[in-house]
Amino acid sequence: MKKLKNYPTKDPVLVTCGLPYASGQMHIGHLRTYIPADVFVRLLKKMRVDVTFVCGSDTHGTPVLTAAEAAGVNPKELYTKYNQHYLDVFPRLNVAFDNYGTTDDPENIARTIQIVKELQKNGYIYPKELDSPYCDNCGRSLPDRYVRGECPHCHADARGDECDQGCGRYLEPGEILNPRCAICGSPTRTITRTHYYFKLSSFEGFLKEYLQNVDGTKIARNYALGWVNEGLKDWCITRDLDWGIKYPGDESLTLYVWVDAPIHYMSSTEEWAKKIKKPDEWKKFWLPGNGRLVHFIGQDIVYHHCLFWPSMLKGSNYNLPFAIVASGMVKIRNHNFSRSRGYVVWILDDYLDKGLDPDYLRYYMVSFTGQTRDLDFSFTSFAEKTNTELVGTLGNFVYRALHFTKKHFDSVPKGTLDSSLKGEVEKAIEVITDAVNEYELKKYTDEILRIASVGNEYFQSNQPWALVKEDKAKCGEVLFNAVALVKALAIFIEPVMPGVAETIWKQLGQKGPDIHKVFLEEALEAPKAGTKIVNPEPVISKIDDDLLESLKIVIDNRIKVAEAAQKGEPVMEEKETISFEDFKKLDLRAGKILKCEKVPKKDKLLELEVDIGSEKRTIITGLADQYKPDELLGMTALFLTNLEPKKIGGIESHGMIIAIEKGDEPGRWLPVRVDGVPPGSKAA
Ligand code: B3M
Ligand code: ZN
Repeated sequence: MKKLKNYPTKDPVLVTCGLPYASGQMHIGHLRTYIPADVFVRLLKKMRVDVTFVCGSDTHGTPVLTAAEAAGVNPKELYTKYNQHYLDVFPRLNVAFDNYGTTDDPENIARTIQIVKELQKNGYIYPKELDSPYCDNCGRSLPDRYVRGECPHCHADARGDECDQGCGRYLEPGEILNPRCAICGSPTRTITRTHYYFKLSSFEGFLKEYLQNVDGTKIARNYALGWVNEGLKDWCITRDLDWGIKYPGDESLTLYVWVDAPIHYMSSTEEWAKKIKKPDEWKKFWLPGNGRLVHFIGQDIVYHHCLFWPSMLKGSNYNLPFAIVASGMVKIRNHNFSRSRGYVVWILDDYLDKGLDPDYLRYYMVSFTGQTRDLDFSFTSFAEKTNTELVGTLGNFVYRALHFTKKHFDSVPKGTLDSSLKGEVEKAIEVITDAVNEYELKKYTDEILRIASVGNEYFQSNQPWALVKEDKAKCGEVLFNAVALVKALAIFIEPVMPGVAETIWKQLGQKGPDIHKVFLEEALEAPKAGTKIVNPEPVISKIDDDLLESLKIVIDNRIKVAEAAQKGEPVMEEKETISFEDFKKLDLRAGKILKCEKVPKKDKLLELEVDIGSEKRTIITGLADQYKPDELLGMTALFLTNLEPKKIGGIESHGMIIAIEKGDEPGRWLPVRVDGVPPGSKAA
């Protein structure tokens, strides 16, 4: 039986993405959720669906707490910093949320308390004694990421609440075997205290039925049904922690982060509703019988979204998710992402700040492989796809068609739409609609590429360059059709490459609604004859070979350095070759340290006043953990003096002290001393 199409729909649709922990920088692994979800949202808009898109930072739990401890700041400072990072970076990737909040927002705290109280009232929460690990050395109990040990299912090394290196299962507190403290490595002892449990087991019948019918990716459904069939344990929803939302009823306990995190989907919608000044608008998604909830998540959090979350919603009388779309994970050289092992590609440092266009990455993430498969990221395959598919096929057709039309006609010539081309566009709309219904966006990008190839073949076989000399009217006819196809392509690519689509739209001289508001079926309407073509230029550029080479070196080095660090060996990083001209740009001089003070509240920073001959400079250095101010005072050392000024710890620093890392003591830095020479003496 052919499945009925769910989209387009008159129901309002709320799309959400798994919340990133605000504990670190965004990396390519994150994009497997955010980019497909943003593409999906833009496709729905093109299908006239009323769609809202929300997300936010996950600020609670041990992931944030352990990162804050490692950075020597409190968790609120840490999440504020990274939340800002996410707020800055998402728009730069053309990911456009209608609201992006945090799980620490008052709306989320209030909604979490309301839901927990409702679950208590409905009899779904009960107290029980729990034995859990405690570290005498650190003097605290060890929930979740504070403990490591052996997975009771697959025996891999695992963290307290997740078998992160083995079978991927969710683990209940107390389940892990041979626990040890994740911070200091000590063995643990067991303490017993009362915790609160959610009666997940009583939702087994409901889940079996619900999961059969929930839309989204099959893999999410099937995994979850498998777990239900194995039998569900009740879920401990409190932790012995000081950070998070207090458990209503016993303020000495904190709610497990996975209670309040998904609830932010609801409170983020509430925040959005307030923002648009329709405070009740969130209800159209969240009260039963209303709109559709579509959750985009990574495959590693299916358990939480398919079991805990629908049960919590059911138990507190809210709407249930309509679809759960689980994407495969991103790997690097077939390794799971891991900062400590160097298998990581940063969005800012390694991509956006290198001047690379976000739209190329969006296209790559969606088109490289199917939604539910793992994606093995490499800059080589990225460059290959960009250069052959985007530049060679799509960009090539758009440029040829517009450039040739501009040159010989200046504006869109008169013509009638070729019926076979029109048929191709109709077919494309159908395929794109299927792709949305199947949550399989690769199918959509493959179709874009197919239409671009149709365009290239049409252009090639009709030879407008010959026609223009023999039969100008016929040539106009061909170009009219080519430009019509360019217009269709601009509309088709907008969801995946919104920036490139804008550029093409401008070149097409389109007035009227901007490309982001144009509907899919507009692709069937040829542009008006007489519309001026504006400055046709290539819309996509090749990934430069040198840049590609340097990116590969960056990743190679990162992995090498991390591997060596894990083995405790020093490493020689290979750096890219620079020209003598580049080297000459460095202004290295002797500087005498006239003052040296600790920067208040910053463990690592020292503020120096340095005489560099021509002037005195304020320079901040991160050596406070290794030197007392007195030890540097009066020293003459080598400084880089033409480094651009930068605020460090709130103080503007202009220059950098040159120090050398001791080969046999990684992390130990010695300033390059040049005592005795007058300040300002040059080095080369
Ligand atoms: N903060 C990140 C993760 O485990 C976690 C997602 C919460 S979604 C409600 O992928
Ligand atoms: Zn396991």
